[in-house]
Amino acid sequence: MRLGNLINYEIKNQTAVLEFQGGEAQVEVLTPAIINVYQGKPEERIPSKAIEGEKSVPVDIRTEKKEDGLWIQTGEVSVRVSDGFYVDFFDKYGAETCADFRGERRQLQRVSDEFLRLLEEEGHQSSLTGRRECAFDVVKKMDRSSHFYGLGDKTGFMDKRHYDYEMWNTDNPDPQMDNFKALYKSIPFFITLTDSHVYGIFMDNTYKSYFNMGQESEEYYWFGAEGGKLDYYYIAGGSMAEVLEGYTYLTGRCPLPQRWTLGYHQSRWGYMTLEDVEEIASGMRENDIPCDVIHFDIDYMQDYKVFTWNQERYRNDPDAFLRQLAEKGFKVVTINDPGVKKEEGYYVYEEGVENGFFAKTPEGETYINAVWPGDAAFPDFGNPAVRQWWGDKQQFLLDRGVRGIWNDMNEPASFRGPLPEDVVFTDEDRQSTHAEMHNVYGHYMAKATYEGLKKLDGRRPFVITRACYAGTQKYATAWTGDNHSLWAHLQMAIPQLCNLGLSGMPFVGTDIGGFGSDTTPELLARWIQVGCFSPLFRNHAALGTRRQEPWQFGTEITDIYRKYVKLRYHWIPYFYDLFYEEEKTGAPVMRPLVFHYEKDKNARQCNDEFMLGSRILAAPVVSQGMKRRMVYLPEGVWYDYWNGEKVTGPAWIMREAPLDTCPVYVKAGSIIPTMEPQSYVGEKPLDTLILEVYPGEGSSEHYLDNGADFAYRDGKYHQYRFTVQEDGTVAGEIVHAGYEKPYERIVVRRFGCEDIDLHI
Ligand code: MIG
Repeated sequence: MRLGNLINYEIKNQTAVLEFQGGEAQVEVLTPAIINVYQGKPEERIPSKAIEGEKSVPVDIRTEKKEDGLWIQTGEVSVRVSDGFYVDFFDKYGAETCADFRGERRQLQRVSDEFLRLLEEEGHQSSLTGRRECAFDVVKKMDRSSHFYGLGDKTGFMDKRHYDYEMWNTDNPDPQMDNFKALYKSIPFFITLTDSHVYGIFMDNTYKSYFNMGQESEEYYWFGAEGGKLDYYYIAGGSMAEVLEGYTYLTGRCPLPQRWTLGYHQSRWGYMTLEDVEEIASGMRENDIPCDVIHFDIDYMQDYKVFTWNQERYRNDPDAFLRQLAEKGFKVVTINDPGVKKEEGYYVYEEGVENGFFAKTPEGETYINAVWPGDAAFPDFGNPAVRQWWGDKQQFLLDRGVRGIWNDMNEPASFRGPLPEDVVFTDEDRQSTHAEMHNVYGHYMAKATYEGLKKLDGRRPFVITRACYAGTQKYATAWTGDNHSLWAHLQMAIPQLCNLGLSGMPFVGTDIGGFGSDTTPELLARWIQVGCFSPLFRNHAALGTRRQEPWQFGTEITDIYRKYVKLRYHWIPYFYDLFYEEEKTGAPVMRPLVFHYEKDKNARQCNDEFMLGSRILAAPVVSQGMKRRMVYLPEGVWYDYWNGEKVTGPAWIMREAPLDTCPVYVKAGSIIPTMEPQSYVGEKPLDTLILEVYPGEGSSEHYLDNGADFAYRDGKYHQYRFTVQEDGTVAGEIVHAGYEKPYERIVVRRFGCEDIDLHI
């Protein structure tokens, strides 16, 4: 309900504590560009699950009570709080950027309850069913030129305008299309870009929530939640990059990963036995397709019991087998689901029950639903003691030689209907409910896993999760769950991964080739041409689908596959630089064109091209039968990666793209750090750096460390700065020298020229 007139206020440090007719609220300045808006009693405020640590910095604020409201100014942003708790934001020049809508919401006409019941009986789930009243909503004016980006892992296209979404982590393996409201992740953050402004909004609320981005009206967009409090952050910035820097300042950044995690991963649900895995490992090497990682899906376990290993299927010695794989350069990632089999005598279940570590019914019994192992209990990850227990349990997998953990089913998914909303969970030190903790279940599982690995292993933990909330990027990488081998899903992979990047999650990928349904040779060949650019680079498929390892479709497809996997390995130094940049600034690795070309109308709605950092642009073919395509190149000079041809943008050009060609362009003035491809990261020492140079004025930094542990945080890294001129001349310097094994040789490579050594 809307509050009444502003009766009283007090400025406490950087917070305006507000008393309205009908309730309390507050507006807090965290940084000159980040403002929090909260409605409710201060003492009732629940600590954020996304934001860790103190984010408030000293800011000089000016406040003034005028006729139209209380004004709070930071130098970057002005906020006006008026009667009715309307909150409006302005930029430093006084122009309105984000204002509350003053009219009434005009809800789309809904049908009668009786008809809804009939629809549900027929089994038709539509946007009409299953919706509930919000505990609050925030309705913002929408500019005619508004585009919306982010919102985590949503289906559809880059621009979210005119769509309507829900935040409720959902495991739905059906072919996911633009009309899907919710998938596995809930990241209630978006960036609004208009002709004159850009800003971000993060609604920090874990209950089921709604984001209606102008679907209901052309005049406003709104967001709200079924429970909890109105609590959101306005994030100002001069560009999308600055807004994202602000958002990731708040919720954290993905830490630099181990270098091998950037290699190729092969997976399939259905590698049952040691022999199956052995065949894959030798298949990769025999076909000369670089590969670093093999994933072990649920079948490695004994009866799907977490922290067990099926001995029979692994000749009673999985450890020896994993050692053999390691000698050949393969790292093993195992799946680890949350559901713990209910079975007397099974140590994980017994420990959990004994310590009260599982979610409970309102009556205080261990809550049981079903997942892969049958009846199962659900660890209560919101409880720090449970996280520590779960983290320590990872030792079982580390002892086998496992190098990364893949968290699945952590929405949490359940086979016997959804968990009731009143199932009892813990939020740190207080009792909570499933309704509040559902959307952070995966987040806390990832946190438990990350912290366990960090403590027990010491290297940079590699965790992959399916379910996420805002801030999960601090602990885990993610994949987009159960896509299908459909062209529509290859098309969608681009906006989906780009929007995840704009939601603070840079280390993401889709199942290459598609998870469900049967892939085709052509689809696989095109998917690897997108996949080789995606930060998480994994081919994965479901049990029972057509096999889709790289060599399943004859030499033509295998050759194409190899070409792009090798291209990826060639670029690993560049990818690694992008991850380093991301840790510093929050800029994603894979970026939509709009990230660098905000003013460009073509870039704002581009769904079939993307950038890798700021220097490489990819325009893959994502339709069956297409052998050429139109490519849009934004402003600037570009070089065709394959033939060196120079094109000046902005321009639409026609590019031939036979099955073995993914059009790729590099910006003039770029220096791309590369290496010779290897069968796996670390096969040969990284002693030679190859700089691929594209004439034009430019400079960039290149980063090098041991690729393994946290020593870089103590300065044990090397940083180089390279510059290139119009005539292609390159110079370099070392700007930080802390790594004991810097390059022995740096080679400059230019199209049509002989390699030359660079001496610095
Ligand atoms: O209900 O572990 O998204 O990647 O292969 C299926 C089996 C459970 C869903 C995951 C998928 C994984 C599969 N899992």
